[in-house]
Amino acid sequence: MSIRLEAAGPLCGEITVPGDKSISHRAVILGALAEGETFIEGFLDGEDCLSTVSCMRALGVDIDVDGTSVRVKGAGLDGLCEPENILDAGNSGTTARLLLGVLAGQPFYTVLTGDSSLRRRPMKRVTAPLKEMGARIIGRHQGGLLPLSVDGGKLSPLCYNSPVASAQVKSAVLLAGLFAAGETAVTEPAQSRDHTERMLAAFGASVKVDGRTVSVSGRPRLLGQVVRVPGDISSAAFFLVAASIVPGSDLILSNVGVNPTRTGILDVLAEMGANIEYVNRREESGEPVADIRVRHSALRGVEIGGEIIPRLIDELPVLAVAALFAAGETVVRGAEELRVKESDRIAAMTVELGALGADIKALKDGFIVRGGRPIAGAAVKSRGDHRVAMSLCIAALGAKGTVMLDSPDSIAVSYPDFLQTLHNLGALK
Ligand code: SPQ
Repeated sequence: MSIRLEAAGPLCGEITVPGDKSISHRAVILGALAEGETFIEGFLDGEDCLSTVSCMRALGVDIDVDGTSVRVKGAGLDGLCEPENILDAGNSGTTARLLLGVLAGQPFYTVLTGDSSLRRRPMKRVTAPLKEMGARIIGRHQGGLLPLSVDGGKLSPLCYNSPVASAQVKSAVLLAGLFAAGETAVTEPAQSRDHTERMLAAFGASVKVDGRTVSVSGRPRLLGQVVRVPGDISSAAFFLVAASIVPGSDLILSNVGVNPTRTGILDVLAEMGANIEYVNRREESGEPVADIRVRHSALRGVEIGGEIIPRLIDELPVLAVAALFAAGETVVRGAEELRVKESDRIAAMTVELGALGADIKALKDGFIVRGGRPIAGAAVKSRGDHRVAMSLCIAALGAKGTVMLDSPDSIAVSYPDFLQTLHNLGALK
């Protein structure tokens, strides 16, 4: 069902964004492989992380979810059981790829699938190294697309040179490495988010980081932990951009994770002239956290490319929106990974923002926005992609007219209360 989005006023006050999606997935998976109980506070109870919970339950793990509090009764490294049915990762690439790493190390047979979007996303980047380690993985496109069947167990350690800067590839190989005797290492072309290696170390694994190479020793004894999940900077990004573009805004986002492998959005917004300050930096459960104050300001266009791309890949759709309200040109290059997310995010953002009258052109690996011209109301499509849907809602805050969004359903994947929060802040009519 389509929804009407009409801008109302500035964003003022204080909000807390939901827990970090990447960290929430990892806490459930490592909690399941650990001995003893893991308590997760600030868990993201969005559909993606709940897909990870249901897959781990199907593998025999006892997990209680009570809103944002989760208790995982660890099964230990050798405690997972063969599931009776096909595992369903829903819309979640993280669930599918990280689980493939775990399943590769299990002495039983599993089949993993996902929704229509996930069944189109590339899995060979994960299944190729896992097959090198000894897992037998079969599926369409030579094991490149879900559904995939995994006949795991008896893995050998691997030194893997990943062709893509992807935390999901790195994490899948490191998780499989837990089941291989010896050291498994992954080298990536640019640094991707490092939550897996941080959390593995916190659970007691022996992890070494040497430049862009991360290695883990196999067969560790993992022990259950208390994990306090900070707010997700990828969710905060929508409000950082919203408050930057809506005149009169002055907003505090409390308890946001500011892990340096994720803060590319803050660096780029600062370069664009955004008025953003950290209020109270601290560390929680091995992750840097801060409160962030953002006020409206005049933005200017920037060039975005190179090593910063993995540090802001999920924020590029909403950065395209920021660029509409910035003076001059914004150019994004080196972001071809956007083409294989929940939707082709380059096509989605250029077509949908174009429908609002934006001057935006797709490149093979990014886009060019000529900012500073007014955008109008129009009907737009979310393409079943949560980040596209939320980015279009933020664009509506700066549009002169009503934006009709075809469906907000996908937003529940990562930020179930997003629209309510915009209404509560008085940003939407
Ligand atoms: O989990 P999923 O569907 O892949 O989610 C996305 C998102 O926008 O929420 C990507 F579409 O985030 C990925 C991110 O792009 C989450 C993630 C992780 O938790 O490890 C890593 C990134 O993907 P990748 O392919 O670069 O490793």
